[in-house]
Amino acid sequence: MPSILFEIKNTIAHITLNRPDKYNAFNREMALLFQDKLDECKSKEIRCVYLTGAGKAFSAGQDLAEVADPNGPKITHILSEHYNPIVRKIRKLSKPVVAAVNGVAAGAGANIAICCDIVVATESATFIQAFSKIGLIPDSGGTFFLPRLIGLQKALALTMLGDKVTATEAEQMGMLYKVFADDVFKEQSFKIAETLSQMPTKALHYTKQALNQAFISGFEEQLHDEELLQERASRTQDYKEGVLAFLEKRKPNFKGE
Ligand code: T3D
Repeated sequence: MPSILFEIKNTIAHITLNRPDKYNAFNREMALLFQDKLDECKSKEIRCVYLTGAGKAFSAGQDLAEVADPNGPKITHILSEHYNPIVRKIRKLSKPVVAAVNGVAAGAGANIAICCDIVVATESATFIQAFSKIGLIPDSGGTFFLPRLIGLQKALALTMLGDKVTATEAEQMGMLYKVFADDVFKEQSFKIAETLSQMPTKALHYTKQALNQAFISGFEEQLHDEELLQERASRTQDYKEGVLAFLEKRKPNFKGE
């Protein structure tokens, strides 16, 4: 079986991390294949990406057997060639990426999850900044996203102590959007992807761009960018359709154009 499953259904790309016996830990092959699939998601026919893990885990992060192998990739390559490109591709993708965290998310697995646009988790999932437990620092964008999501104090505590947090605790801290009971998780998390896939895709892209920048730009710069991006959104067919549908008191039919 390939280490990444990829399927397009009704404009939604389903990406499944697929090394279930290794808790979907990333080796080089899986990291590179994941990047290829994220590139395929640039295709116009795809309007939303739904990312999840096969089996019990979302992902246990780096495959530790691979790094222990003297012939395995070196740590600098692991970051520059595996994880950093993945995080960049997710943040730059012009459509929403939903992380459906179906089980434990540890190390790079946790940080790839939280860099996605909408993060939801099943109630029994857990999040672990496992890096300190093996003498590393958080990577895969974790030092950028985590303090911005949950605040500096909690980010320092979780990354230093390597504590396991439940999905509910993670939600309360602001690390993720929603937690669903295990028996409805698949259906409810997928519903979010379905909703997004029928929304004005370009406006969602510009929203993502504006919020990506909000982390790093100042107030005036942000207002200026909102002007530019809003003007772009207003030139889309979906904007015209949205206004018309409102005036005609009907449901809009957005095409992502
Ligand atoms: O050099 C570098 O490492 C650079 C890259 C850094 C990025 C990182 O992601 S560093 C962090 C790496 N990840 C970890 O340290 C997490 C290691 N895993 C765990 O702590 C635990 O497995 C979990 C907390 C995730 C789950 O615990 P539990 O008790 O539910 O399951 P388990 O029995 O430990 O694991 C189940 C199987 O998955 C097991 O296989 P086995 O023994 O049944 O054949 C286990 O070995 C395998 N597994 C889990 N995590 C990894 C893994 N195999 C390889 N690499 C893993 N990371």
